[in-house]
Amino acid sequence: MAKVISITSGRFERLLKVLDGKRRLMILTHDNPDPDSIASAMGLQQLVQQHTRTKVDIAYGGYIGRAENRAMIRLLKIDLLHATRVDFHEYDATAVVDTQPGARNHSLPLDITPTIVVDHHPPREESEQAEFADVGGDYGSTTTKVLEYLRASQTKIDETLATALFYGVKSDTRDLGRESNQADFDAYRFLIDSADLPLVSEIEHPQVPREYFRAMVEAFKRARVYDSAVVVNLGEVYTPDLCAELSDRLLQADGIRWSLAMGVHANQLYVSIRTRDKRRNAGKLIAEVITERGMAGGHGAMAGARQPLIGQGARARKQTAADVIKRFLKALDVPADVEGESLIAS
Ligand SMILES: [Mn+2]
Repeated sequence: MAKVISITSGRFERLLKVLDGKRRLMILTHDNPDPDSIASAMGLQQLVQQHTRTKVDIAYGGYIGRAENRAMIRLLKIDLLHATRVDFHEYDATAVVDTQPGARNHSLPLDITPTIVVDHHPPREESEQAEFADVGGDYGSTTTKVLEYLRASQTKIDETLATALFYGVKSDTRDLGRESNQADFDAYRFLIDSADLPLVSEIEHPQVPREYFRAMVEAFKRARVYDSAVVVNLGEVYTPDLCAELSDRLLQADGIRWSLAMGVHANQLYVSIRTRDKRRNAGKLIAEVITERGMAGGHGAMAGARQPLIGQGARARKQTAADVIKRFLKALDVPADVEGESLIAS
């Protein structure tokens, strides 16, 4: 059983050591992967490919819907397998990045203990089962951690990888403005010279499907404000990451300190919470909002959760959504008799 570590020296040697004699490594991102998860997987893949004979594939679960993330994959020609088409037992080593065993926001079969775990989220007990785990720390992105391995091992970083890594750090730390440490700053500075910046700009400002605008208009109409919290139930969404995007966006409203956006995709309720309240922890709060049937994770300023709705009819789903809002407002000590008001009504 490996000790969970977060020190710099010797880390990459120890990581590579656990792959001794392994033929194939599967690196798995979290479900509905974000740029940080994808870039971390790419970086780890290069580390392993340049220093060992192990063959490496990358897979993800869920759905990649956000236009920026789709543009990243298309423009950088990133090769990803879908977890449903992968037989994990064909691999003699597995890694998870930007998530951990036990987090349940990934598609690693339950009977597989990952060989390697690299993640910046708070350590989970299950990660101690991995032969190599580097979890936690105050890193703003997992990509920053992976870059430290690449630099320490003098792994060659071509322009495509540099661009992916740069975007991974940039987006997860929101341009270093959110929960970033010195290492994130160093990573950003290091990568900016070799990243293709016009391409990064193209990724950040992609063409979007027209239903995106419909979803936005609908969301702003539906958003309700309770004291300093804003809540929106988006109903059925064409991509689950709309919830994350909208909770980010709604937090920008004047006087708002908390936001919650939720929506339904493929029979799952997705909930996304953001806060600018530095004294509270969004990751802890979301655990109070979601029932045991769901799975939740997150840290200081941001958290996400997902709850299966299979078997629930329209009425039960409505009730589930109403309960989430109720628990959210209760956790924020908003009195139950406070009537919400429309975000956009003047
Ligand atoms: Mn991350």
